[in-house]
Amino acid sequence: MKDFEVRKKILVILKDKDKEFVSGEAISRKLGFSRAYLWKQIKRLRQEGYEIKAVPRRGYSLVSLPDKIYGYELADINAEVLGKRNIYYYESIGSTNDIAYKLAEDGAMEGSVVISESQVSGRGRMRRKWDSPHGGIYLSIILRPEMDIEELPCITLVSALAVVRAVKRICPLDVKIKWPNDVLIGGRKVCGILTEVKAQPGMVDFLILGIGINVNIKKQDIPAEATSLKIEAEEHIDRKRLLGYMLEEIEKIYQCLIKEGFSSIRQECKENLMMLNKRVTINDYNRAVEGVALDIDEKGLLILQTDDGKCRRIFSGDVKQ
Ligand code: BT5
Repeated sequence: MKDFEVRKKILVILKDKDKEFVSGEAISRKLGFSRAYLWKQIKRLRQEGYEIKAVPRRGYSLVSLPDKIYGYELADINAEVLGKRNIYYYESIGSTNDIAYKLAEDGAMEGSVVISESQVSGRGRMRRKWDSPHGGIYLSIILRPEMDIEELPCITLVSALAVVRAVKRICPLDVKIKWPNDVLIGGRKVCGILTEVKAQPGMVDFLILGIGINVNIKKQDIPAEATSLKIEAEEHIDRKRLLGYMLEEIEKIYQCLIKEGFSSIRQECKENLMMLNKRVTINDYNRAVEGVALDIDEKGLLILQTDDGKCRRIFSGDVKQ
């Protein structure tokens, strides 16, 4: 068992006791290792910010947890793969997508997750900057879907839906999807998704699903047109819980997509989309197209009716309403 897995299990036992003491002997016996090794891992947890009391003859008790998204708490989430396999945690990193891409190239398994507390060169589409201060969640997931490249646009969209579902489980906010990759509250961006793919002709090799969400972030640390969950909910949000919900919802939606196809989730995507039947301008590679956003097609493309009455299927772009 890796040290990380051991600490995850120690925390499960301590949390279960809910601030009561549990003896070192009982933990060591349950997990099958020495008291000395247990003490080493407890020390490491303390260094990471877990307040753990140690009292002779009584044992250990967990007093408080740090506001960090190490991934230990993912031990009890309701998912089979996401958050349950390899978790790569960073206090600060260039971009979680870059790390995940390299790991995937080196053969990292599906469901591996890269998390960082902050990013110094977080990026959006077309190498735009993604502001990534402390207090957000910056996450990249390695997926290896057996899908045709043509089916990929819907992955970003259904992931945005998973974020909407997860946020709604935490606080009752009016969260909406802005096609193709944003999540907004009251018209302000709270989350962006960057999907990057390595593919052979026709076939997906792997896909990196990068998600950045402004959680406990102050107005001055993000672009003027953005917002954070804390600003909108007017309260501190538990990032560990939110991260767990996000992984649960992404896994659920991804499995549904793989087994049943996009048609099974399309309606829910449409219901959560902010621009259907509204007039929009879509900028794509310096071209602007105007029209009414009529629908999302069976692959996740936006159907835009232009003023000449024709319907166009839009693959990607920046939408302005
Ligand atoms: C996106 O691009 O919205 C995708 C953002 C993906 C970020 C995640 S974080 C984890 C992973 N690792 C990475 O390096 N990236 C992914 P796009 O649609 O191109 O939007 C970029 C635009 O959003 C910028 O040009 C700004 O206008 C705006 N923006 C930048 N930082 C923001 C923030 N923190 N909150 C809201 N909007 C922001």
